[in-house]
Amino acid sequence: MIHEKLDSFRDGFLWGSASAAYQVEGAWNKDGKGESIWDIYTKKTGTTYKDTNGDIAVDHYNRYKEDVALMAEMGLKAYRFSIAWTRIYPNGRGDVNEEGLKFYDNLIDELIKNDIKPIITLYHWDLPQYLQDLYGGWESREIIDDFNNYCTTLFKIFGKKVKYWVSLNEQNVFLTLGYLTALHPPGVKDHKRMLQANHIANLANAKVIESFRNYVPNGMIGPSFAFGPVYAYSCNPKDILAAEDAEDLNCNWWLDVYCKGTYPSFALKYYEKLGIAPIIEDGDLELLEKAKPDFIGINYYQTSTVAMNPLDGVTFSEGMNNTGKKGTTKESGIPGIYKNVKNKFLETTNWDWNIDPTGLRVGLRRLTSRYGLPILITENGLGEFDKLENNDIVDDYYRINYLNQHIKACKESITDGVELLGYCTWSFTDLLSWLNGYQKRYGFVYVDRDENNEKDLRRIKKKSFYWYKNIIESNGENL
Ligand code: BGP
Repeated sequence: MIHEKLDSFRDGFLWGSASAAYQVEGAWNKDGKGESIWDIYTKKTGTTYKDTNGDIAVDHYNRYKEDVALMAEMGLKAYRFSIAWTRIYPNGRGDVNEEGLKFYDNLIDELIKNDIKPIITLYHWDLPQYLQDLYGGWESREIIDDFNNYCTTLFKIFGKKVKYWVSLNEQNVFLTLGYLTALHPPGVKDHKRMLQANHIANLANAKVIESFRNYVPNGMIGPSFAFGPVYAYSCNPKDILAAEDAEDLNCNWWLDVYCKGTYPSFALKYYEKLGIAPIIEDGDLELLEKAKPDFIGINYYQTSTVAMNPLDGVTFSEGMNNTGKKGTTKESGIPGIYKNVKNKFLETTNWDWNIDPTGLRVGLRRLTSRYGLPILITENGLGEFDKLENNDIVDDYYRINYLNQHIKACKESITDGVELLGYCTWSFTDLLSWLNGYQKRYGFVYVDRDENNEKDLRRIKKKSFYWYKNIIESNGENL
């Protein structure tokens, strides 16, 4: 629908920005920190773009005060960051590392002092390597108690100061890439193992939400889901069915479990027929059923468009664009179900990601209709090549344009009736992209380093910095 006038963003709307420990902190082995699976995986040749890793990243561990001062200058209302499990429990279990806690305590205090609300992500992919070696990480039910113990430690210590918490970041991504396409650690290609690890992650997520209720009764918690709403390529009923299937397998498979405590029936039956459905034990469904989140966190970057795929059609391909060479993504799909196709109505980024602000509105509305929960946009942003020009100018007008359109879609969604708690851009400073090195930049603040050289890691405000400052000041009225 087209609105003649748009509603305003609510008072206290969380105008934020997000990051993850491994992508910004550096200091990978400092002050008692243990090794995570990413510390190890990135050092295997050929796993990441130009073999980049987060050993130094953008040195946020040492420069957090400078970074928070920039956030304060911008007027940021919320900062979403993740805690590295290996700083708190170097082996994932056992004795607490006080120095690790101190770092986050200082960061939280610095944020609060500057009127910025911390949003803590409990898990943004950096699993302790020790637990991976000990029992196979997410493949063992032992992780449920270890994760709960780590999170409970944080709830007890930071629960009084921090209201907003994110449980698992993009469970759909870290398990799909970790166990199906083998692009993330542990680099496995096995659908059955993936679905089983995913079920265990669901239980770990639910268990932690249950604990949260005891320790942070006035807080709010939810998972962050990588949400890519699906469109049908055409009005051919076969394409419509393909889109329904893709939405079930790629979105509802996770979201229904989080929000309703059940797996979607068609997808479950499909996996059962293949003999790869997760093993559900007594008590599992009860736990999932009672641990509902307070909000749905979504990381929105793009929609996908699918068409019917014959039984001998394309499969998941290895062709992911990690170089920024436009047009290098290969066609992929599931034979007999769907295949991803190009949407001629949408422009793409240099990494072949569709640019689709209306898709955000479509997605927010679908979530609201299906689950009726408040939504927090925990990530949205544009990864592009940025150019540092003379006199420290970075004119990222394309990012301003992208964010402006997506925030407008948020405003339209609110006018439609979506309950939106806040909007976090990805990201505040430039940072390491897991598989794409440092050249794919997302920040409002340019960090002077590249794949080959850490240079001086100097912080330089881009044009988008001033633009977002103005958006926040006007509470989204100056779009
Ligand atoms: C999300 C992750 C982030 C971030 C972002 C951008 O999937 O939660 O950690 O990396 O995507 O992705 P990329 O770095 O691949 O461009």
